[in-house]
Amino acid sequence: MIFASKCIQPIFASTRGRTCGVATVSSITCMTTKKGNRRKRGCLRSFSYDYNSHSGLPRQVAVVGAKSLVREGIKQDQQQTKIKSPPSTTSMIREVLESALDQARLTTLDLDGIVAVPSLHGNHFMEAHYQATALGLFAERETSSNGESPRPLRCRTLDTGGAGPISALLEAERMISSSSSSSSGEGMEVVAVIAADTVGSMTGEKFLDRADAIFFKLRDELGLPKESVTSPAIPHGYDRITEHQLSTSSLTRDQLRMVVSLESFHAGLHPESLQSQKARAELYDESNSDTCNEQGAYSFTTLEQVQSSPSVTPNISLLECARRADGAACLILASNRFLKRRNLWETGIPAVIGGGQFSGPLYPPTMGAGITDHTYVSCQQAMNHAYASAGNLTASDIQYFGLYDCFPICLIRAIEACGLTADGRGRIRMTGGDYVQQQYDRMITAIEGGTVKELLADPSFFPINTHGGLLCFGAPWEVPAMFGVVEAVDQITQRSRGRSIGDCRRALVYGNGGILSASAVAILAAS
Ligand code: MLC
Repeated sequence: MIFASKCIQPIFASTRGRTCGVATVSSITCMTTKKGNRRKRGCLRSFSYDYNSHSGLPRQVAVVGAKSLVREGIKQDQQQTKIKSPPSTTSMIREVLESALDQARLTTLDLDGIVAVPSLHGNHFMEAHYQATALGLFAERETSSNGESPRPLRCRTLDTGGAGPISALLEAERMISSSSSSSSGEGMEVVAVIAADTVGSMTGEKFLDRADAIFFKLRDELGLPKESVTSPAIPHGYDRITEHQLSTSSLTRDQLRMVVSLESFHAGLHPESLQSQKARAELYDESNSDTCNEQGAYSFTTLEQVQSSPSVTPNISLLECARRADGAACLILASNRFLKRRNLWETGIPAVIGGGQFSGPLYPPTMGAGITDHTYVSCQQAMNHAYASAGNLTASDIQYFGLYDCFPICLIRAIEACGLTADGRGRIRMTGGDYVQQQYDRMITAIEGGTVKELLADPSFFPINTHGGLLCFGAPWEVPAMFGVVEAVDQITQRSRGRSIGDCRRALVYGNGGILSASAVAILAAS
């Protein structure tokens, strides 16, 4: 068992969860104007505020529902006979859609649009249309229309790999915020973003058959030798980028491993993370042991445990791979004017204030065959665009970062790209590896010195992936970036008890697809 302690009850709930004043609409406006025209001039678009709204509110799209579920998956026996079928993606989506709509105080009949991302295990043609039909969303409109033409429901499926949920969030924002009178405008009021997969219930062999096939096909199409892409193709692709960064910067192998220790520490404070679920199950198996004590009331994976984890590729071990899982998530986005009309508008609701999306190649070139620092700049480009579109913000304006971490190198690069390693003037003061090591050292010092409570009360302590990320919360293929958004919403709305970043008014969320091939970033702020 990998945990330093199997006892996962957070004892520090009240410290990180301290309440704070939420920013008001006017404070956001101040934020965009406080540095005068300089800030406004650099603004790229469109996530702007339309004061002509008849509601008297600036025009914004709010995230009013955000729910997720994650499960280990249904294990199969040695003969690969199913003990039990995995849940269908539709049944999981129904569960999160219903609870997100409940949270938003809306119903399926309020939806104008559905945006979905594809799944690997289910693999449906036109995922959004498939799920909307399977959930009965078209049929219920027909029934409730009393012979009139049913209210339209528009479905979109977006595929940018693991960046999909953020792309879908930004698409939903566009569907709502664009005026219905413009040629591309749709003027919707409420849109649901949905995602689900059951890769946790696939055998390792079946998962790799499907996941490898994507990249083998590209290799064969390009006429590359077989050895240029080998199984497991995804970890090998990330290994190539890891190798590049290890050989061209001061990044160390242990700094990559420390990512797992830090994220597992966070995951231990989230009751729904796979890590916490597994620890709970093991505690239960051990005859309901009640050995929980104050010293052991956190769990994390030690550096030594990551060091001794079996190698998957030369620079990546099993504990450094996205943790396969079953799961689903749903976001409900609505226009603030609609919310106001329905009397559902509340100060503090998270709104989308910026975004950016960029692309790179689907698979990295082999070492020595052209991989450079510029091969994978889409993350940096997306971050820059998102900050600019939100009114020229910088990392110091953000309290919480939901950063994609399918493998440690992805998180290290994201930490550098989002500016956490820069000083107030944007000058680089340390590498991503040094940042991780600094945070790791703080964590170990606090654990050894009995000052974890104080550490968690400090908002500067690793304000990243407080749910545990793909490595420790769970990674159902294209769903996990949505888990990052759900956690960001929970942070902004003070629902992240036991792991709250104090006074969280703005959050940045980043999704990555393929092998750093697609980058999508969104910025949310308390309205
Ligand atoms: C696995 N395990 C972990 C873990 N990963 N435990 C803790 N933390 C982790 N991060 C556990 C499993 O639960 C299981 O436990 C045991 O280790 C063996 O894992 P497995 O997956 O069943 O093993 P195997 O079949 O041998 O496959 C190993 C693997 C595979 C590394 C080849 O897990 C894999 O390919 N993982 C990466 C998944 C991936 O590529 N996702 C997409 C990321 S890219 P137990 O108790 O059951 O034995 C991305 C971008 C995009 O996100 O666009 O999609």
